[in-house]
Amino acid sequence: MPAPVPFDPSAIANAKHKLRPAKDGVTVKRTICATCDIACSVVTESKQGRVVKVRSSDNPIFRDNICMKGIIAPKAFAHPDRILHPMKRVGERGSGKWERVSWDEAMRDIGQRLKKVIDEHGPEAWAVSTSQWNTATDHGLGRRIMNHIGSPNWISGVALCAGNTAAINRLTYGWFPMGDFNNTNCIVLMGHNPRRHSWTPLYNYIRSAQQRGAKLIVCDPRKSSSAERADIWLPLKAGSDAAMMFGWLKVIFDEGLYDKDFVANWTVGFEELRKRVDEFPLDRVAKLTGCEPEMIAKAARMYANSGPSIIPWTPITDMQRNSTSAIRLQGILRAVCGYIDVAGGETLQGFHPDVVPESTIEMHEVLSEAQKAKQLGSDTHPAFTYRGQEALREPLKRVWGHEYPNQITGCYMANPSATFRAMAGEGSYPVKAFFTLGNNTVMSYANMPLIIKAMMNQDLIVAHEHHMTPTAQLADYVLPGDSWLERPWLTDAFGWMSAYRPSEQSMEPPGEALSTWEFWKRIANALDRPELVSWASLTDFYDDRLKATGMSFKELSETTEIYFDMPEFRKYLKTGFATPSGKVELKSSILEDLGFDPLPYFREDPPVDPNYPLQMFTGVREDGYFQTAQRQVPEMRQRAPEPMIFVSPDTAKDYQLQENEWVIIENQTGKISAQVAIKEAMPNGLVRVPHGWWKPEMQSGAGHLSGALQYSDAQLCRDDEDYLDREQGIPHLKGVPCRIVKDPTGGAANPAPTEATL
Ligand SMILES: Nc1nc2c(c(=O)[nH]1)N[C@H]1C(S)=C(S)[C@@H](COP(=O)(O)OP(=O)(O)OC[C@H]3O[C@@H](n4cnc5c(=O)[nH]c(N)nc54)[C@H](O)[C@@H]3O)O[C@H]1N2
Ligand SMILES: Nc1nc2c(c(=O)[nH]1)N[C@H]1C(S)=C(S)[C@@H](COP(=O)(O)OP(=O)(O)OC[C@H]3O[C@@H](n4cnc5c(=O)[nH]c(N)nc54)[C@H](O)[C@@H]3O)O[C@H]1N2
Ligand code: SF4
Ligand SMILES: [Mo]
Repeated sequence: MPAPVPFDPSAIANAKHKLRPAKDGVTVKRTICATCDIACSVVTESKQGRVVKVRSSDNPIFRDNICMKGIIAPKAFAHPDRILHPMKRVGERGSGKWERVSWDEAMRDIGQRLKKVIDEHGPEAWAVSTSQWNTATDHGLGRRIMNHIGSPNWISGVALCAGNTAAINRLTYGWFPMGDFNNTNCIVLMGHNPRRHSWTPLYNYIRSAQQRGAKLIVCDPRKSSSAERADIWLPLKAGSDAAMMFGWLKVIFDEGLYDKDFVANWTVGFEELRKRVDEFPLDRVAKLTGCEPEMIAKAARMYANSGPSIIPWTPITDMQRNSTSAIRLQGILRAVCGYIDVAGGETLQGFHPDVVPESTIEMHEVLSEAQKAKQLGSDTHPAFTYRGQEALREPLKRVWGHEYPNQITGCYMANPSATFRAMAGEGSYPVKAFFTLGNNTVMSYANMPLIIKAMMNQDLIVAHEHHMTPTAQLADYVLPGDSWLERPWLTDAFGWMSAYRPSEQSMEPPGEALSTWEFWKRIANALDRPELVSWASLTDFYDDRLKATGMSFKELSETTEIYFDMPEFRKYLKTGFATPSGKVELKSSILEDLGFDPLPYFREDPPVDPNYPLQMFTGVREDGYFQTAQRQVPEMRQRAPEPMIFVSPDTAKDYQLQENEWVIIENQTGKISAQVAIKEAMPNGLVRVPHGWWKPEMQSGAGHLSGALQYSDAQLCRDDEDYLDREQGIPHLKGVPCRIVKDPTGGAANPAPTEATL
């Protein structure tokens, strides 16, 4: 295999790359895979109007950026179970009885029922859940419509994955940085294990950085494939990442390894932080993390001395009790070592000046202060809500020219748990209408029993989907979504980078499938607000946003691989940072004003309940599936036919567990079934639970959700206060108490446990 070519922004800025010409009746298109959320630039080949192949890009800078999920996409999207027409529920909610209707009929009824909910309970009684940009390519239209109608209650899977990190990073230095993998000398992976078939480009960047000599430090309780290739592997206890970073700071401060000029000139709160860090001598950190003090010190020195170094974003610290502190501590390490906005460090890119960003489309400024104040969860867990980000409005405008820049779509969200409570009738006001777009809501947050209760208590649920997922099974309407092969796309890397890449439409959508953008256009019409989406089509919309480039979307996609200007480094010298003080806030004035500890801290696990002696984490993504999707694709399912938990050989011995044996994993929230896999790489006492299991072939209706009730990790994910991060209110998924019970019936002993609530 040829060595992967590193991503080099300077080499590809405005790259005018020509595709290899078509031959033998094959049409080739420059496309971006959106089966997962890393968006590889790929090429599609079509014959007679159908995509027959997805292959790696011709452009050497993207070579090898493709995985099995991208390659199988044309077949996966042609699956016979794909929803091709709007479906209306005819029996009881969840009964599995549907009839086919037209889009017009569906939209008329949805519009009327949504208006009724809004008239009776106010616009805030309408909540929407979407997920990553790859599925919900609505480019901010959903937020735009909600903002005009008056609902602040938008939630997303990004609350557990990068969206929350973006919001928390901004508390420290006003923007969410992107690591410069190509020029860095040292990469730190806190958990996070990009592989050949998971996030392929990231795997390639890390490998090529290592090939040119960059160091790799991995913190992971498990000996992951990245840990195997690392210069230093720290096998820390699950959920102890924040404590580990305190240890690093202790070494860096005590040994004077920080950038003293940067700290003196560009930070506030250093002395207070230092005092807090002094509470973490290495012997304490060693106890909290389970790692050797010498190894902790060695890693800290490597990070500080190798510079410029990067700590790429990791979802692992997005899902912990100490998430806010852990994310802030990563930001603090980057800052005190002088790695912010320098080549090889953490780049702050802003929006590209030539393209209208999605944040402008969203129009957060039209939502009244009174409605913003009603955003669910903003009273208790405000960090990524409007309230939490309010103090950044003026600094963001000053530095980045935008009052509401919504990076990763995660900076102005309602809190998911609070939203489900309100939907279940347990909040301060009711939520009675719920839209779910490209998001398997039931299985994609914590406390699945609560989510189901919330869904059962709705007057209207609309799902926009490819498949009859457990979530769609509870809807009133299931509307067919198109796929990335069937729509054009202009991606902006979540507002994380200033690069734009175009993706051409490769084929017509099957049946009556429509894009999320078209879905929202029809909702605007159904609510008698057509002026909110005045563009005739998605391409008109892109043309409008691209005006200042002097190119139409068609011209851009036919000529340009990536539209990007090399960002300037150290822009803060001119503008300061986009924080209230204009400096990097080691001590956060925003958290202080919100009533939280302005310094990072570490909350230890609650005392062990002897009934639940083991700990579990959800994760280690499976190569053939993206999150809860693709379980119906035979080629992928053959690779991983059943949910597998991982335990160490000693844990297996302690609980007399055999390889492939069926067991039940349970805790105070719920229970699931899985098969046992005994892995040397696992530490004792820790159980890996796979995310997102359901079986499309299993029964739906009559109290069944196609196996989600039996297999989904969300049954075990808690959202009580001990298991929520204080500032953001996101759940702790890395170190949750559980026990394992034998299940000689092979899964049958675990029938739909919440049948009664359905
Ligand atoms: N094929 C495939 N690829 C995917 C996905 C998929 O579903 N399938 N999903 C994509 C998405 S959305 C995401 S977010 C990523 C997730 O991918 P990653 O970021 O790689 O996350 P995981 O695979 O869940 O776990 C990574 C490592 O974290 C370790 N870990 C567990 N608990 C802790 C802890 O408390 N601290 C530390 N430091 N480490 C811990 C695990 O042992 C594991 O080795 O993958 C993406 N890529
Ligand atoms: N309990 C628990 N919750 C989690 C996690 C966890 O580990 N445990 N992980 C978190 C993470 S890292 C993430 S990224 C999120 C992901 O959360 P989700 O975004 O909900 O991810 P998926 O499970 O992939 O669900 C996406 C759905 O969109 C559908 N879909 C795919 N493409 C399209 C499209 O083009 N149009 C439409 N309309 N639909 C489409 C798929 O069929 C699928 O049902 O979940 C988070 N939530
Ligand atoms: S890693 Fe695979 S699924 Fe994700 S965008 Fe790339 S090709 Fe598609
Ligand atoms: Mo994710």
